[in-house]
Amino acid sequence: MYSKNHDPGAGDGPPPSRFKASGLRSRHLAAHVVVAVWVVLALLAASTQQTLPVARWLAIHLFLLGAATTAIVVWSEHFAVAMLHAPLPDRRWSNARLAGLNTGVAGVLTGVWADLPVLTGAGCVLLVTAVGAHLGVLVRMGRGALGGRLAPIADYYRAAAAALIIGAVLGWLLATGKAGPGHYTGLKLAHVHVTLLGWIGLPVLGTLFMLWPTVLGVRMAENTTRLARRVLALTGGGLLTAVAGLTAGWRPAAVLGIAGYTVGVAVAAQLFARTVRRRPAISAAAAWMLAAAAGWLVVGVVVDLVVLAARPLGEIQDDIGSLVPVLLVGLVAQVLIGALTYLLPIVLASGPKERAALRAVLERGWAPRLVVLNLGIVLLALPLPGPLGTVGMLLAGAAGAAFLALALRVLVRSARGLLQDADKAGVARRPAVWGTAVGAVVTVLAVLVANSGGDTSGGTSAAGTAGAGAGTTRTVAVTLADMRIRPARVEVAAGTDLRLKVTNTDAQRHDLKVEDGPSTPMLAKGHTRVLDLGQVTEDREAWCTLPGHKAAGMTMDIVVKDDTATVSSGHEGHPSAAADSGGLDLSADFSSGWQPRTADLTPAPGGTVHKVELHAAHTTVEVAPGVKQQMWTFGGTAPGPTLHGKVGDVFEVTLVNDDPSMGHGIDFHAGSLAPDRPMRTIQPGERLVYRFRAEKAGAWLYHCSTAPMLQHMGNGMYGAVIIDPPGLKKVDHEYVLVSSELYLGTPGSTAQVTKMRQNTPDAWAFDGIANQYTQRPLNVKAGERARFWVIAAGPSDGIAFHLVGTVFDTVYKEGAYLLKPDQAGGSQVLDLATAQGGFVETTFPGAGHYAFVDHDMRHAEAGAHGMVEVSE
Ligand SMILES: [Cu+2]
Repeated sequence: MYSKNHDPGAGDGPPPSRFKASGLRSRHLAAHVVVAVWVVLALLAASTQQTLPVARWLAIHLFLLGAATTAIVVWSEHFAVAMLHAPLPDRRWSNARLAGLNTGVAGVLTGVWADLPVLTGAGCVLLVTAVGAHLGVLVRMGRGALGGRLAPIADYYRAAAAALIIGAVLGWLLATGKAGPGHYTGLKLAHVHVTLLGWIGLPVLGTLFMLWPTVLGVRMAENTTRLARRVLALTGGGLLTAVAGLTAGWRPAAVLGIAGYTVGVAVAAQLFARTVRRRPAISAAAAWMLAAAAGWLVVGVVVDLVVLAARPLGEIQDDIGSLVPVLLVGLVAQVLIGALTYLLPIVLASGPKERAALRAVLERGWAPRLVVLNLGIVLLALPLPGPLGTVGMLLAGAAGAAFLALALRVLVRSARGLLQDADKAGVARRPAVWGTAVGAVVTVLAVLVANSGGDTSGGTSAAGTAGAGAGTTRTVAVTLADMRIRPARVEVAAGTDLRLKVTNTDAQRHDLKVEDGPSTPMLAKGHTRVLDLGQVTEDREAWCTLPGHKAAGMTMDIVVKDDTATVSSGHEGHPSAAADSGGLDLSADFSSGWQPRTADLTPAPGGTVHKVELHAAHTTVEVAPGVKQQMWTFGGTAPGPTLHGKVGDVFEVTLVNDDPSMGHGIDFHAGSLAPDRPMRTIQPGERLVYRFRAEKAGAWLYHCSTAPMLQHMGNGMYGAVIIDPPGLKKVDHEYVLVSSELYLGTPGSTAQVTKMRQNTPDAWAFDGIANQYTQRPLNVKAGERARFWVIAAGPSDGIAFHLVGTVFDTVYKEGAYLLKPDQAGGSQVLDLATAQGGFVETTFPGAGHYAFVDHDMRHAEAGAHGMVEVSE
C-alpha cells in the first residue's frame, strides 16, 4: 500500500528520472521565473486600485492568463509525457510554444489596456496558435505512446487546451466589441465559465488523480482510471453544455451543464477523500493546500449552480463576478502553491539532499500561511461590508506574497546551482525563454505604470476655461444599462457648467469616464455619482472603461453648441426654432398657472353608445412657452377631446357651433357613412347630430370639414378617436399624442395662411402645445410598460415618432400590427403620413430621461419634442 519511495515516479507519478538527465531543470527554472513574474505583476495590479476596471481586469488576467496558463502549459506537457510514457517533445519547439504563448498574452493585455483592438486580435491569434500547437503535441503524444494507468488524465489536458482556445475567442469577441450589446452578457458568462472551469479546473482536477495520492504517499485507488474517465465525461461534457447554453442565452442548458460538472467534481472529491490514510503525508503542506483548493472548487461550482438556477442570466453577472476572485485565490492560487511546494523541489533539485533543502524552504511556516490565506478567502467570499473585504484581500495577498518570496528564493538558489553545473558541463542557456520573460515584464510594467497614472489623476472635478455661456449650470441624468449610456448625446451651450448625474441601473458594474476629465468609480447596480465637468467649451466623449464595453457601444457624446442666444436663457437651446420663428424660445418658461394638457388616455366609458357634445368656438391658449394664440377649437381645446371606445361602439356626437363668425363641420374618419348630411357645414348657433358606428379598430383622426380645411385644421380643429383592437392588453400607461403644426398670427390672416400654404410653421407640437412635455415630462417607473397612441393631425406634415433610448416591441399602424412582442424584430419609428394613426409599446429599461420626438429633426427641434421621466 505505502510506497517508501518519496519520489514515486517509477510508473505513475512524476517525474521519470530521464527528465533530469535531459536538462529540463533549466527549462522549468526559466518557466517558473516567468510564472513568478506574472504573479508579481498580478499582485501589483491587484494592489493598485480595486475600483480601476482595467487594473482589476489586468490583475485577473495577469494571474490566470499569464501565471496560471504558463504553469499549466509547462506542467501538462510534463505530466502527459510521464503518464503516457511518451518520448519527450522537441525542446526547441516547446520553448517556441511557451514564448509564443507569453508574447500572445502580453499582446492581449496591452491591446485591451491601450484599447488597440488590432493588437488584442494579434495577441489572441498568437495565443490560440500556441495553445493549438500545445494541443496538437498532446494529441500526437497519445498516439505514439504506450499509455499507462493514468493515460486518461492526458485527456483532461487536451480538453483544457480546447477550452482555452474557446475562451480566447470569446474573450476576443468581448474585448473588441464584436459580441455586440445584445450578446455581451451571455458571452461573458460563457467566457468566465470556459476559462475558469475548463482551462483551469479540468487540468487541476485531472492532475489531482495522480498528484493527490503521490503527495499523501499512498498507492492510487484501484478504480482511479475508470473514475477519471467518468469524471471527465461529466465535467467536460457538462461544461460544454453550459458554455453552449450561456452563449445562446438558454439558461436550462447552462444549469444542466453546471450540474453535470458539479456531479463530476463530487465524484472526484469522494475518491480523493477515500484515498486519505492514517499515516503522515510526504508533504503535509502540499496535501492541506490541495485539499483546501479542491474544497473551494466544490464551493465555487455549487454556488455557481445555485446562482444560475435561481436567477435570470441578465441579472447574475455581478454574482458570478464576485465568485471569480474566490476561485482565483481559493482554487487557482492555492493549487499553484500546493502543487509547487511539492513539485518545485523535485524538478529543480539535482539530488535528494538538495530536494529536501528546497522543500524545507518552500514549506516554511506553511500552517499559518494556509490559515491566513483561507481566512482571507472566506472574508472575500462572504458578502461583508467594504473594509472586511479589503482585509480579506490583504490577508490572501500577504499569504500569496509570502509563498512567492520563498519560491523566488528557491528559484534563485537553483539558478545559481544550475549556472555552476552549466559552467562545469557547458550546457547552453536558454536565451529565447529568458528574452520572452523580460519582454513580457517590460510590456506589462509599462502598461501598469501608465494605467495607474492615467486613470487616477482625473479626480472628480475637471477644470474648464471660461466660455461664452459662463455662469449657467446644467445637470444631466445619465444612466448606464444594457451596454448603453443614455442619453447617448448631450448638447450644451458653450461655457455651461455641466454636471452628469450618473446612475448604473444594470446588473453588472459600469463606470463613466469623460475624455480629459473626471470618471466615476465602478458603480454597482443602483449606485449614483455626480461628475462635475466644470465649464464645457469643446466637444468631449465619455465611455465605460470596462474592457470591451466602449467597443460594444457604451459611449456618449457631449456636444457643445455655440449659440449665444440660447446660452443667455440658461436652457438647452433650439436655435433653429428661435431663428426661424422670430424669437419663439421653446426653452423659456410657460406663464404661471399654465397647465399642460394631459397625455393620458382616459379609459373608455362603459356601454356601447357614447354621447358627446362638441362645441366649436374660438379659444385663446398658450401654444408655446409664453406664446398665446387664438385657436379654433372643438370642445375648447386643440386638439379636441379624445373619444375612446371599442369595436362596435356607437358614437353620437352633437356638434354645436358656438362660433359667432363662421360655419364649421365635422368629419370622423372612424366612421363609415355618406358624408353629405353629417359632414355638412353648420352656421353659427346651429347644431347637428353625427352618429357613427366604429366598425374598425384604430387610431383615427377627426377634424373640421369646412373649407378651407387647411385653415380650419391648421388653427386647431382636429382630435382623436381611439378604438381599441380586440384583445388589447392592459399596460401601465397609455398616452395619446396628437402631432400638429403651429402657425402663429391672426387666424385666417394673409400672413398666417401664407405660412400654411408654404408649409413653414412656427413650431410643431404634441397635443397642441410645443415642448409642453419637455418641460412637464410624462412620469413612468422603470420596468413599466407604456403604450403611445400617435395621430398625425397635420394639416400638412406626417410624423416619424421615435422614443430615444427605447425600442418598440409592438407597432400597430393603421389597423394592423406590424410588430408584436413575440417577434424577434424591434421598431425604432412609427411613421405616419398626414391623418394616419397607430400605437407603439415599449418598456423602460431603467431610470432616466427618455425624449420622444418627431425624428424629422426640423420638427423635433422646433417643438415636436417631449420627455418621459423614468424613476426607479
Ligand atoms: Cu372649422
